[in-house]
Amino acid sequence: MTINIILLGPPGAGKGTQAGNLVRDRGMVQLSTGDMLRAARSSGTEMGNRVAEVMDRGELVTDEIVIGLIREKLEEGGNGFIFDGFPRTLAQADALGDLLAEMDMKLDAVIELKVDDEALVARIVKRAEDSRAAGQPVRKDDTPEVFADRLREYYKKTAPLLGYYHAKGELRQVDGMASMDEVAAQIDKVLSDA
Ligand code: B4P
Repeated sequence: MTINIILLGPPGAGKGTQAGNLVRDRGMVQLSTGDMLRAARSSGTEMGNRVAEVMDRGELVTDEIVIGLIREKLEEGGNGFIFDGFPRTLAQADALGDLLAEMDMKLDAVIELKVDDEALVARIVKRAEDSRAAGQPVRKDDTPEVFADRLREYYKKTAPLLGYYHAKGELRQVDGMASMDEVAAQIDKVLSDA
């Protein structure tokens, strides 16, 4: 059975981490708008440069660019999609609904990873330290200052999606404060019930 899900939650909640598990264990296709935008910024195109400026301020990239990227990926097809970090605004949520209807697909669950703000900041600081220690590049938006702006954007523009999907009866919550394996087990249970 093909399953399509959204992973929703604040920056650093573990959406990318859990999406990685689902790709490995279930062969689903991960559509991470964060990864797509990071690829766009490295491309050096005019659009990529505009995207880089917005991301480095901790703000959200325009709905038009992000929806265009998602449409391209959906048209490539796949065995169940994980929307990781998308939608992030009500306009993106409406656009996703339209895209899925157009492609005769449906959403099986919207999974919220619940993590408190202090833990989020600690994770981002740790990610930056780990990258530095491994000699890898540190994400420019992984500083405590930019992270505070990312969190503000989340509460202003993305958190309203929780009510949006709750009203549709599609929202499922998992405890994102638990260990990575425990979070994965909770998500597995949601998918078995979907
Ligand atoms: P994203 O790439 O989506 O970044 P994120 O929110 O930080 O990631 P995520 O929740 O996936 O956390 P992760 O698993 O890595 O977005 C970056 C930027 O792109 C945005 O600010 C915005 O500018 C732009 N953007 C993206 N999508 C957009 C859209 N739709 N519209 C407009 N703009 C958009 O986990 C974080 C850390 O925690 C990792 O180090 C991980 O190892 C650790 N961790 C994970 N689970 C853990 C656990 N259970 N316990 C302890 N640590 C854990």
